[in-house]
Amino acid sequence: MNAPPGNDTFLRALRREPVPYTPVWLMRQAGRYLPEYRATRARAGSFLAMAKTPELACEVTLQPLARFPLDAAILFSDILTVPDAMGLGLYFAEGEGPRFERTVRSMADVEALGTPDMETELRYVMDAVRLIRRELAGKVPLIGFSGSPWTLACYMVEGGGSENFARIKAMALEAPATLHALLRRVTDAVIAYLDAQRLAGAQALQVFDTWGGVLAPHLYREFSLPYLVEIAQRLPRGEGAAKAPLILFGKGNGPYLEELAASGAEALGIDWTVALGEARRRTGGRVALQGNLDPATLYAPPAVIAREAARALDDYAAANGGAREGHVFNLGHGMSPDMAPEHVAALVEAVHAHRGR
Ligand code: 1CP
Repeated sequence: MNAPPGNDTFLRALRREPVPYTPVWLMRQAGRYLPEYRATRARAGSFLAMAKTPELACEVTLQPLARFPLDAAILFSDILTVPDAMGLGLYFAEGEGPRFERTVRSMADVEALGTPDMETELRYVMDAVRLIRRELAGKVPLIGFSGSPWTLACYMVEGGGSENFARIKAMALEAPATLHALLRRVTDAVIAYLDAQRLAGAQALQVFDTWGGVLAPHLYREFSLPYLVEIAQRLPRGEGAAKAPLILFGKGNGPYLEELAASGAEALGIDWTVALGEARRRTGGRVALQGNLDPATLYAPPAVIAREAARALDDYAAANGGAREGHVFNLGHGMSPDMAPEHVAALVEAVHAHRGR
């Protein structure tokens, strides 16, 4: 049996090579807005059971690809698997989101953290990556991911989601050595985690710095940026055609695009508060760019979605000498459970059909 011809537009765009159309995938493309996701989750009993069972993680990873001609798959998992494997005990309180049984508030708490083994504690993630690659059979590339050190530390210190990040910001100001010790441990775990995902078959790697933007600039430059740069410098990517590009996504990373472009990462993911054309000009073609439609655009009717997608695509191309290469279309952040699958179909179709002015 011949393998079906693979769609590598996503990897080509990340390498800033010519592409016939701008590839598109969407953050949280597998999720509660899909009825088939809700059915699998109900069958699994919980989000964690689903994420920790490779067959179910594979099933939900593939669900959005069966509906829409997306150009990449993203591993179905969560960023909080790493702190869980370091010993914090992840659980989901009904209707409350993720929580940890134990938090990190002191140097002794940092020292008590475990060093997770990628083929024991986190084997379920690597097994999911291997299974998804097999099931995808080269149809589209698979993205692996991790939270950024700062973003993971937010959850580890706060014990769950937070409105104001009071505890970790107090630690940054009053006990910076403790926070740096935590970030040191987490950075090492993140690098090992991403490397293991690549070796298991992930073809691109994305770091989610979801909460970097809550920091004042001097604190971002002390507690988030240097660890992102360290990942970009130290993480092995492989060689030649097998090279897995690194995408640094950051919500609110607009002020730091020049510094992030100099990190050594192959691509930056940006939110919708910076125009793509401006981002392209400021990064000077040193990196590929991924983004950046406001997810709320998906609440608008299909014709408006198409207009806004065209605006973003044209804005990038105008700043890129008229060429679409070096751009991966995405939202500026993740999808929400109340979005309509038909509107996702309209967005993907609009991006693929776009041929520029
Ligand atoms: O009820 C459910 O089904 C659980 C909701 C859910 C989902 C669908 C959670 C809990 N995690 C996920 C999957 C997930 N998480 C993916 C899947 C791949 C994809 O399709 O994109 C990814 C990449 C993540 C990463 C993640 N988890 C981030 C970074 C990305 C982002 O959105 O900024 C963050 C911050 C988390 C933490 C998390 N996990 C889940 C929730 C509800 C949260 C947010 C908690 C909070 O801060 O309030």
